[in-house]
Amino acid sequence: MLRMLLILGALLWPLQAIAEETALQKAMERNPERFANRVVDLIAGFGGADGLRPDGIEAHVALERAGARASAQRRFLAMDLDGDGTVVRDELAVSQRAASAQGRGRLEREFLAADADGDGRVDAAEQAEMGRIAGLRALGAEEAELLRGLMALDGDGNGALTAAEVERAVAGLEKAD
Ligand SMILES: [Ca+2]
Ligand SMILES: [Ca+2]
Repeated sequence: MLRMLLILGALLWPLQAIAEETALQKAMERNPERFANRVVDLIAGFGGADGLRPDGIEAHVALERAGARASAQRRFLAMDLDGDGTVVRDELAVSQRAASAQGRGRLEREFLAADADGDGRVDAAEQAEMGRIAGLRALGAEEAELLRGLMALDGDGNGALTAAEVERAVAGLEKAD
């Protein structure tokens, strides 16, 4: 059974690689200049002396998600007037009174969305889950896979992606047209 799964995995692996390359190819072709700029920025921000490595890509993904998670959780922390870790309806109402009409609606929607069990209280676990979802919304699984797939552009295969390699890949694209 295990052997069969291994064989099946080996057969399917190239298909998976092709699918990822196509997503990367599409992202490059959509707007080559913007793509190159974005990846070069990523290399500058998260790469080491020899370029961007997979752990740098993971750091970028985690940082983007943590930023969105922190913003989402911060709004609930600010509503938790007695600081007991749970936001109740009365606490929500105080923040809503102080907000604009538009802000009131947004707070209501966020509260309802976060209150997964619908008991009218957003507890610490529900706040954490809401933060996790906000992180994934900021940088989804598909985009994370696309970013991981950037290592396919590592032309010399030394495990680190440089700006020159990205520019070469984009230039190769234009030549192929
Ligand atoms: Ca509270
Ligand atoms: Ca709840």
